[in-house]
Amino acid sequence: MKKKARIAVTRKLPATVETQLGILFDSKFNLDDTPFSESQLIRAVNWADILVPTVTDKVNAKVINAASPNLKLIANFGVGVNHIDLEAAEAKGIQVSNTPDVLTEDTADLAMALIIMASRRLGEGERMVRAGNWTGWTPTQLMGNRVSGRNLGIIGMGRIGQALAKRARGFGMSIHYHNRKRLNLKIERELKAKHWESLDGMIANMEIISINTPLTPSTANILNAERLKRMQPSSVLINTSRGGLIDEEALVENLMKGQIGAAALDVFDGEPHVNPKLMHLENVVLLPHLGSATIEGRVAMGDKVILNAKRFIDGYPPPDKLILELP
Ligand code: 8YV
Repeated sequence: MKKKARIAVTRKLPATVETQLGILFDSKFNLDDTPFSESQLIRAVNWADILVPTVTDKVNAKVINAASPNLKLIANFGVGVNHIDLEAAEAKGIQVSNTPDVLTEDTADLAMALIIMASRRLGEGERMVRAGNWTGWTPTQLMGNRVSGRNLGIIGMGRIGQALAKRARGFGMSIHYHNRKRLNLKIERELKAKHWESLDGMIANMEIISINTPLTPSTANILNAERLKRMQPSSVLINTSRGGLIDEEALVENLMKGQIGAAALDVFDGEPHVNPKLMHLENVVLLPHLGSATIEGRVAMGDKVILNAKRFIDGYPPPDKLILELP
């Protein structure tokens, strides 16, 4: 009988996913779900034919170069792959796959929720009630801004950006976007989205900005201090992508000075560490990277990992194999 391929899974996945993996592969799971250290990752890539990492694993060149020659696939649980050194993987002949599509709607829902939370000051209201500080309704209490009629500027109009645009239209917002490549006109018309060639120009004209681009060397720090300064004083910034896209220190400074109205962040540079200055700001919503955290989404992400791994073992390219883009 053919030996089963070895798969090392770095974090606890939904039970149905682990059961399937256990049937199909010689699997090693992370029973207590503690994030792997570098040496644990190196042990995993030394043993496995396939590694299943998540956003909490730094699959850097050192880890990849320490892998046994048997490691041939990194089947990431998640769509973002900024935690994996793709060039080092390519150089070693290791394929990398991810889990696109299945988390698009959930992440767009969360971005829409954050737009409403930040605009309507829902976090402040929740904190007030929980702290026992609510003394009763008043006509001027916690007045926020109406989302209907507002300009939304989406940076990165891929799957999640477009799904957010659809939702925001339903809420009566006008949609603007900046993208590496302009969308085709049919999609642009369907979304009633206005394209901005100039990111700086769009930023200066928006009341709400949502960043929905992957973190790559060319997008890192895309919202730098210079760009953040261009935002309108009452504008709102939403990030459900990656912390490294924004200069967090400059953001804090602008929020403190009232140069940006509010921010709602689901992701942080160096998470789970969160800049303590953010914690003390009332005009900020902070969530623990919940973008794709639905039961349906996480099971579907697991199913994609299984499919990618299975196809690979059967001798085909994984359906979600990443092609390394040259700069
Ligand atoms: C996941 C995400 O929870 O898929 C992504 O890129 O940011 C999240 O929705 C996480 O990455 C799982 O590894």
